[in-house]
Amino acid sequence: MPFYVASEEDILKGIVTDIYFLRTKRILEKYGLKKKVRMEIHAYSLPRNYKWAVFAGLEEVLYLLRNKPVTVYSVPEGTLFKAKEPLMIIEGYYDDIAVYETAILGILRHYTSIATKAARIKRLAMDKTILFFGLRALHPAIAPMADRAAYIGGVDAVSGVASEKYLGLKPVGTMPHALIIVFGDQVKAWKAFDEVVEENVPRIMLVDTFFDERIESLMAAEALGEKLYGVRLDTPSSRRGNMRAIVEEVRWTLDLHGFTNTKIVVSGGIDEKEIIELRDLVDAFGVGTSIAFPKSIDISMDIVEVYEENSWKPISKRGKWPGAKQLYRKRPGLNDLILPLNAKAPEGYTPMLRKYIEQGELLVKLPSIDDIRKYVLEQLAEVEELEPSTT
Ligand code: PCP
Repeated sequence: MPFYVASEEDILKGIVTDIYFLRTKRILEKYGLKKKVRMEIHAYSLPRNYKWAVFAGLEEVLYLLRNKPVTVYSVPEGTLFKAKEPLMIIEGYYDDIAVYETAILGILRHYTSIATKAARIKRLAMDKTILFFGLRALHPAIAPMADRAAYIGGVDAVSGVASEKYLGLKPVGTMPHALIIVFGDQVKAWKAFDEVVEENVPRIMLVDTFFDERIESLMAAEALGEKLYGVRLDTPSSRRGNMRAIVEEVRWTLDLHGFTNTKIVVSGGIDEKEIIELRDLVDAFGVGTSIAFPKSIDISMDIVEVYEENSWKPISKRGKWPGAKQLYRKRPGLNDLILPLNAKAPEGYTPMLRKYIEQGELLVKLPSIDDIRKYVLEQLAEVEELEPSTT
């Protein structure tokens, strides 16, 4: 009765792959076809209404490819990119690369999809706080991965306790309904939280368990007084006739009683549309499923050059652009040019792909998770407001 998750060792050995790669390897070996190739990683299309995505998962791909006979070029982790732009180039003998394609794409696609959704949510909320509460939507084996992807994408904090151990992120959270139900009384539960939990944890009381949010918010404010930092409304969907009107009423009532500094946190079913509807009223959003189960960013990997007769020959399947490419960018914003890898750099543009691994050796000191997140937020500030997309 195990957890059905692949071990790190099996992933590193290339055992977690698709059968057709093993067969291809056997056939090529039998025919003595050992060819050096350049494989490009890109997303040829993005989900509807998406103008960009956030490239994430690079650190894990480098961990996978380190010490393997390959050379890797990549854009930095956290780079915003558009459809068709080259994100990575992996160079080496095809038979050394083939079995890793499944894992490379799986890592990049999963990370990038979560980071992109987190970034969209954060772009819409901007100066308002986004807390990622999505772990209950995922297998626990990947909890740190999901928290890392969401944090890179720009959420302000994650609730996962294990992420402190794996990522060095301090978990953030409030209280579950279960606490209040076990006490059988909101006020007793809130006071117990205040008594037991460390002083540096903001007192954010859940105010939708038994009574109306307006009534419970005021009860929390009266019970905790100045110590109350905020209230969280996780209003059940069956009661959400008009969530904006509920939040307005809570804000009005708190203000009326002098609790003008009390923050309002809203969680449960929050996606892009809800952020837009509530962002001027709400101080923080708890977001789970919409980030944990985002639209998929279709990252793929294709041979674009083959080394023959002492030079790289451009080649590709139909529908893809042959030749290894460089992505040039002029900031602010995504003013991008795609040019052949060895073309002359256009003036004022920065080449985005750089060499990370040379014949298995890691050449670059990787940035911290906070540096990657900061890089994403800088770019988000340079792109225009999104057209919201519903999941
Ligand atoms: C909130 C909500 C969802 C969590 C946050 C994320 O949890 O009910 O389960 O929401 P989302 O996935 O819809 O974005 P809590 O209020 O803490 O849930 P409970 O009290 O039931 O543990």
